[in-house]
Amino acid sequence: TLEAWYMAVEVKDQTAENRLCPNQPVTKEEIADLGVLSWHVPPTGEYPAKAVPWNPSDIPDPVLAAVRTKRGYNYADIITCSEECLPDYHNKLKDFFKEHIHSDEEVRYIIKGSGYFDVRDRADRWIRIKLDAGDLIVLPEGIYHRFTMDSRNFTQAMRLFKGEPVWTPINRPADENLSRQRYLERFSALE
Ligand code: KMT
Ligand code: NI
Repeated sequence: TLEAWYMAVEVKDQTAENRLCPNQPVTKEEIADLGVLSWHVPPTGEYPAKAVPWNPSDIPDPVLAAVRTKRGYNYADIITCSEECLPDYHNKLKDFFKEHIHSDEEVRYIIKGSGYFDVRDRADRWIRIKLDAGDLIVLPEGIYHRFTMDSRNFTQAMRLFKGEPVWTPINRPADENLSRQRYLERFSALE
């Protein structure tokens, strides 16, 4: 199952674990309270280096296919983060690690390798979520987040989307953004 922790305030190497000392773990439930959903679906079968499996029956894993159908992800492709496979590699890595939101969910299924998604909690502290092969994560629309590879420096992931994909990051500050407002509204009922 997926591991998460509060991050050290000072980050020198983004690919390092950057834990607090002592470690301050964050549970799957605490992450779910922020709207971040996760599943573990061990990868079976072979995924092509680049694929657009529109039809859930094309997906080797029935659990993944079920999540996809249930949540309406009718678009999928595969992104491989490596110097060879990712065009404009260095700039992309920089952009992935800039704090941003999206106007849609960010859905990633790790096929090979590993990496970290960092998300802000309600007090604006960074939580680092470690993803390994088989981890499927849904970041809600409007949550401040960023992505980095870890020291192994390799991540291959399936990107899932509802409808025509939009990957555009909206960098922080984005507090006036509609998606940001919508994200914060989910907490207002609790106060
Ligand atoms: C993103 O939008 O941050 C990415 O696609 C990162 C690579 S997929 C784990
Ligand atoms: Ni993003």
